[in-house]
Order: sequence, then structure tokens, then C-alpha cells
Amino acid sequence: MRTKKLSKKEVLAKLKQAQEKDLKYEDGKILCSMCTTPHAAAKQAHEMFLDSNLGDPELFQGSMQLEKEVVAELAELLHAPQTCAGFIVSGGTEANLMAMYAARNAAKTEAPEVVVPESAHFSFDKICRILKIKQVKAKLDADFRVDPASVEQQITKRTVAVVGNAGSAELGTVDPIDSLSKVAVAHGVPLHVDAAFGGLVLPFLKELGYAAPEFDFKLAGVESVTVDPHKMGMSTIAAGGILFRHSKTLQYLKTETPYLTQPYQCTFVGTRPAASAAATWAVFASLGHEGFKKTVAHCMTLTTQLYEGLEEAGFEVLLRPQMNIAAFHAANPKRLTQKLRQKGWYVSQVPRLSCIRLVMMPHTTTQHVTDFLQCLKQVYTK
Ligand code: 0PR
Repeated sequence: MRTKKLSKKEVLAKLKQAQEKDLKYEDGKILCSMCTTPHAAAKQAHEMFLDSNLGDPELFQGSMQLEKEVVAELAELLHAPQTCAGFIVSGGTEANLMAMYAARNAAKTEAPEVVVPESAHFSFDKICRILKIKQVKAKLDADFRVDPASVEQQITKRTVAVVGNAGSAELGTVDPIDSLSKVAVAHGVPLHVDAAFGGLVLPFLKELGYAAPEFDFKLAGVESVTVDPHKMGMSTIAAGGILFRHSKTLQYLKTETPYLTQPYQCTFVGTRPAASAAATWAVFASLGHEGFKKTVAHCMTLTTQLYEGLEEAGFEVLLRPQMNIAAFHAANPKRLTQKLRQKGWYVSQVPRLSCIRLVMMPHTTTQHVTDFLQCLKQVYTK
């Protein structure tokens, strides 16, 4: 630690200097992120609850109430029954971890296995390593959705859970959750749905006239769902969400916390920011259902603009986007990513699929898409 302290002015100047090096969502050059500029109400709430800790909730009963209310709103949106339970956690990774931990502990199997789609988020690689669960990958169909027959083939007596994507991180594809639910019920294993990104998109798509398959607790086999407010929820980082169909599942997550104000914790993170839970509550309260629908409509309009623009320019798009993520083939995705970066654009590549992937977030505008397409046409060489 430094021996000569800085003045208040110097501290601020240094912070500003660092912040200036960060990209700004509003500049529209970030086309690879699933996070976005938080809603103004979220920023305000975050600041108000900076020192509140959901890890010791009796000390912060107002914060605890906000978390309960926002979890109830998510539960209602995703058709969870009254018996459900959930938390605002640090992100999709912790949410998926909690779901897998509960499934593994409930099954009490010696050599646990989980069947995930080939397109599962890399958080499952970490989770399975930590929890010592064997990760078995099920094949995808031609539309990059998991093949339920392949999932069923991989189920053994050691399977503790099946995972489906409702908005894959790579392409935003929605696995056939209804079929997976039937497979899960038939084999008596819980189905976990990773809707970290799609959980706050899919519920609004149908109302907007887009095809939107069922993916939530309406389907009997769905035991848990990940849904992240710090992605399409326009909350502050870190706000993930985990919902369990039955609060009794929490028994498999409990750790005793003898000297805290509550006797046990279910989340992995101990000291937990109430700030991002309060921020999530504030966005939900400020936007309501109609506000979210409008945001999703905006992102989908841009996705169509992008998709059509890519096709018109002769790019080979991978699939008609199911959500606000588009992707196109590139002969050398790494080189193209670098070329675009030299022009200030940040896109991501999926080497496995030899493609470039673009996420249309609330901060993106029509002008950004137009500018990007123009630049892409200039720098692309086969
Ligand atoms: N599940 C899905 C479907 C996801 O898309 C992600 C994150 C996770 C789980 C894990 O969530 P956390 O990162 O909250 O733990 N998907 C992106 C990723 O691959 C998120 C992201 C965000 C990527 C910002 C880039 C970026 O700049 O990490």
C-alpha cells in the first residue's frame, strides 16, 4: 500500500483516468456484451444501498424485503408456483452452480453426472469441475438446439440433472424445453433451464408477435431457472437470479452460519450486495411489464435490421435469430474480429462454429447497426 496518500482531487483524477479507458455502452461499439447501461433508477438504487449486506439479512430488513419482492416478480413472470424460492445472486455462474449443487446433493449419487447441451455456457465447465460432476454433452440439431433424443440417450442412473438453454450464450437459441421436460419427468431427474439471458426476453416475445417456445415453470419437469437481471434486466452488476420450483429444495443448499442473524445461508457468496437487488427492484418498478416489452421490441427490431443487412450484403447468417443475438460465418473469425477491433468495433467469435456473434442490447441503436454493417463490408475479405 502507498506510503504517501493522495488528495481527494488526485484520487478522483486517477479514477477518471481509468474510467476514460473503459469503453462506454452508449458509444455503440460494444456488440459482444450481454450487459448494458443500467436503467437510471437502478443506478440510483444501487448507490442508496451500497453498504447493505444480504448475507446478514436481519440487519437489513428493508433490503431483504426488496429481494423477496423482486424474486416474487421474477417467479410470477416465469410462472413459478407459490411453493417456489429464489435469490438475487452474483450472476448466472452462481445461479447455475446453486442449481447443480442442489441437484447433486438431492440425488445422493456416488458418481454424479449432468447432461448439458453442447452449447451450454462455459460456467458449467467450472461448476462440474468444482462439484466433481461428470459433464455429459448432448448433440445439437441443424438449428443449433439440443436434440432431446441425444439427451435421453445420455441419461443413466447416475444422472442428477438435465440442463437446457433458453437463450444460449453463443447464438441465443432456445432448446426444446417442452421435450426436455417430458424426458426429465419420464426419467425422474430435475430439468434446470439456463435462461440467464433469455429469461427477461422470451416472456415478452410472444406478445410482440415473435415465435416464443415455452421454457419456464409452466412445464412440469422444470425444477430451477437461472435468470439474470444484470443482462437484459438492465440492473447493475452483479445481479443474477435463481429460482427453484420448491422451497424445500433449499435444504440441499444450506450451510450453518451460527454467528449471523439467520441460522443458515443458501447462496455461495456470503456477504452479498443488496445494492444490485435494490437496483433490480427499481428497474422492475420503473419499467413494469410494458417497459420491458418495449425494450425487447427495440432489441428485436435491431436484430432484424442486422440480420437483413447481413443477408443483403451476402454474408452467410447461421440461423434466423430466435432472440436478440445474430451470427454469421466468417472464413477467419479471429482475423475479422481483430480487423473490426482496429476500427473500434468489439464483436465476439465462436471458433467452434467459425462465426462472429453480435448481441443487440438496449444500448444499441439503428445508427450503430447501420455504421457497423458499413464498416463490416469495408473490412471483410474472404
Ligand atoms: N448462462 C448464460 C446463458 C450466459 O449467457 C452467461 C453469461 C452465464 C450463464 C454466466 O453468467 P455470469 O457471467 O453472469 O456469471 N454470458 C456472457 C458470457 O459468456 C455474459 C457476458 C457479459 C459476456 C458481458 C460478455 C460481456 O462483455 O460471459
